[in-house]
Amino acid sequence: MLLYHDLRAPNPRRVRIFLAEKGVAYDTIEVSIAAQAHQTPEFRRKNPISLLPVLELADGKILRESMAICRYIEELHPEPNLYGKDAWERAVIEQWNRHAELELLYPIAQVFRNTNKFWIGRIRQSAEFGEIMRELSGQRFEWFDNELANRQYIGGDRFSVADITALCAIDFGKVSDIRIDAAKHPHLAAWHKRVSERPSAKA
Ligand SMILES: N[C@@H](CCC(=O)N[C@@H](CS)C(=O)NCC(=O)O)C(=O)O
Repeated sequence: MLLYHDLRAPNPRRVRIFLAEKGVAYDTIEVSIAAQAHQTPEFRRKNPISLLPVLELADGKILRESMAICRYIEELHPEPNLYGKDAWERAVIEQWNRHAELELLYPIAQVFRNTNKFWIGRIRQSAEFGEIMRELSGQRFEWFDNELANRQYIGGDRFSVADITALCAIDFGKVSDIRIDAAKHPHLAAWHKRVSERPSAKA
């Protein structure tokens, strides 16, 4: 299995952490977004919309979308379970993984894309939209902090893919100066410490 990734990007990190939790071996090819290596005709044959990560199997089959890749890995390697063990747990983890994607990762990524000079000349930016997304991120930190007052992990009482998405989202906030303030968000800060201490967080 070959993972095309960028070490600084949050979506490839979701897949690397997932694979580390599963203990699955894989090879990697670094496709640097900064160097525009994801925009080459060769990489576009792997992903026509030039996004990472991409997983390539030994027989040449290609999977895009980090959650499609993680679900495939979960089917092949069911333990440790990261997507839920029964109908209810699967639904709750799906719900929280979507919340982490849409309410944390999306606004945090949009702050970066719309306010950071990295993207000047690469995409159209709207500084105002970036600031609206920064405000939304702050509100969502508040919400996740309240939720975590009553449980250890995002999707319940055990670590799941929802924690992986939330961790990658929040860590990616640093580049835009979006950080957990432990005084304001003590439960979120405690959760962040808990999940960051897992060996997989280094992936
Ligand atoms: N929904 C996709 C999102 C992929 C995505 O946005 N990847 C970013 C890196 S985190 C990327 O490749 N960006 C390059 C660009 O926008 O040019 C997934 O989960 O795989």
